[in-house]
Amino acid sequence: MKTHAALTLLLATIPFSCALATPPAEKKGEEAAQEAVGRCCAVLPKGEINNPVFLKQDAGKKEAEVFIIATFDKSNYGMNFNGVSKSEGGYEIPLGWKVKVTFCNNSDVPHSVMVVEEDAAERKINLGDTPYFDGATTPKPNTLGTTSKVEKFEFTPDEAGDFSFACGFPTHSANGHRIFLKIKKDLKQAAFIVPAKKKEPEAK
Ligand SMILES: [Cu+2]
Repeated sequence: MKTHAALTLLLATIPFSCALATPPAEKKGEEAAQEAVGRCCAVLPKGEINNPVFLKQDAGKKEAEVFIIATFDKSNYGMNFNGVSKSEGGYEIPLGWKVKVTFCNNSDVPHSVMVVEEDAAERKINLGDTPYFDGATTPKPNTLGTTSKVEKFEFTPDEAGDFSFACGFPTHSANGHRIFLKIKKDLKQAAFIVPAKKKEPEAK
């Protein structure tokens, strides 16, 4: 894939702030945090509102905790997760790890997230309501979606391969509302990978 051109971020903080509610840089601490709390930011771990971390992991427990925010910024007409669309970035998770997802939609337009095979995410207009791995979806991803509600789910992939976190709303994924999810056999650590060009956010 495009890994060679990508910026790998392990436990490092993602170098941009919550794009839809960026506080002035000089504001610090609780005050800035309060101002920055949009719907999306509320799902992020406390204290990380200004520097969102989209991945936490515990290699000992073989667990990855991922934070997925729909319409994080305005890129791809809002059809992005964490500012990434068209599977130009995403997650790499070692096979056998549990994946705990916290999802929030920062837009008034309904979105959802579900795990499907990568080629289906790219091609299919309608992804249905059934994720590839048991439990790997927000409720009724195809018809219901969610706006402001935070959704949590977890799953443990039992197979390596190229998958996607895709929006289950008809046409969204095919139009780029997806990021990759690579389940890899020999990986030691999980990673959230963003395209190099995404280093600077569209924070408008
Ligand atoms: Cu969507």
